[in-house]
Amino acid sequence: MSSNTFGKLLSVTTFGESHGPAIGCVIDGCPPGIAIAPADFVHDLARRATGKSRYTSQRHEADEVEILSGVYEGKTTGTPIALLIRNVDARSKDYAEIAQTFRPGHADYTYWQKYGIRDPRGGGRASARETTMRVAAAVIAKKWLKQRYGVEVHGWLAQIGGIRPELSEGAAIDFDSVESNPFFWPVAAQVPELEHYINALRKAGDSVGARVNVVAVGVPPGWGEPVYGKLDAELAAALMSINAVKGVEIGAGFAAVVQNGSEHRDEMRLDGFTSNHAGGILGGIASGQDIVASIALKPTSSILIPGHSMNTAGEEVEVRTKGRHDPCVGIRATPIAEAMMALVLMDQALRHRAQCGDVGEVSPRIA
Ligand code: EPS
Repeated sequence: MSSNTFGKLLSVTTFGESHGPAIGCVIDGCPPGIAIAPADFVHDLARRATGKSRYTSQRHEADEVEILSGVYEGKTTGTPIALLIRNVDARSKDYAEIAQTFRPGHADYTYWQKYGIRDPRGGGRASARETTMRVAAAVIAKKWLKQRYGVEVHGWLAQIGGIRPELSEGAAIDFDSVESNPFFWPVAAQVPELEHYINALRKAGDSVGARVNVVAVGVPPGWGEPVYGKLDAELAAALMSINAVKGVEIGAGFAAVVQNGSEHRDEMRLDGFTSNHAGGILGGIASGQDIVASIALKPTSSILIPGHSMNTAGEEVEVRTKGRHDPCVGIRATPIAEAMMALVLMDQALRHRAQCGDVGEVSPRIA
């Protein structure tokens, strides 16, 4: 009922608030024997963290993972894996002024309407801080997918405001470039333009939306389920559950509206499909092509520009949010989108193995 857990065979439960003593997760259903150490979490948590560049929130969290259970002598045991990260840099006084006020565009109002009580410090449970634990859980999923099946998941920032990567249609993404700048931007030459853009936005006290693309390479055909457990349906739900996400596309997504069938269908040849408008999923089941998804993130609602709102006493007020906010939450969303895709894929892989593990490779298999 409370929806803090997702996944069927691999389930992840997260807990904690932005300004509470700690955040954490419990990962249940993980196969035994996977080598895991605190050091494994460092890279992806740093990719997602605040305070790593001047273009994101300046909150400085250590994001040090404590493994509380499920790992013995460096290997997963098959029992629930509990991970904990202590919050060390919450500055709750920034929220004193808005404790009784709803920020327009934020979850303040809806949490209040639903529960009649809320933790206003740093957005409480609705904070992007919660995504830390998704990324931590997915470190294990990414490792298992890579070791067991050679599957890799990569994301990149595909648009920020009106700026798009200067890439020709269908050009391969240079992931060295993506990892070499704080924006996860695939075209290094455009980074100064992005820096200038975000600096100006921050000076204006405003924020902007973004698009993040994520792809899984090497997924074998067959993962996914029909009807209610479709791989694309679960992927869309998982990606939509990320804070600030307002749209999800799989493959051609909404561009399919204006396509004809002769254009949209991905024709099949022995040496491969001739296009990938389906985003690697047909009938909810992986085709063996890259799994391709794209998400739209709304602009951060905590901004310095005053706006009209209400307070808990029912009075109309003007709101201005101080604090250490991201001018664009999309900048840090790339590892989060990768995490959600990896967790969905691992869950689906385990489910496929459970039901169809004896089927083996069916021919013909398109390269
Ligand atoms: C967030 C607001 C800021 C961000 C936070 C997400 O928190 P605070 O106001 O406490 O500085 O720093 O992000 C993180 C702490 C994180 O680790 O992602 C929000 O309102 O969502």
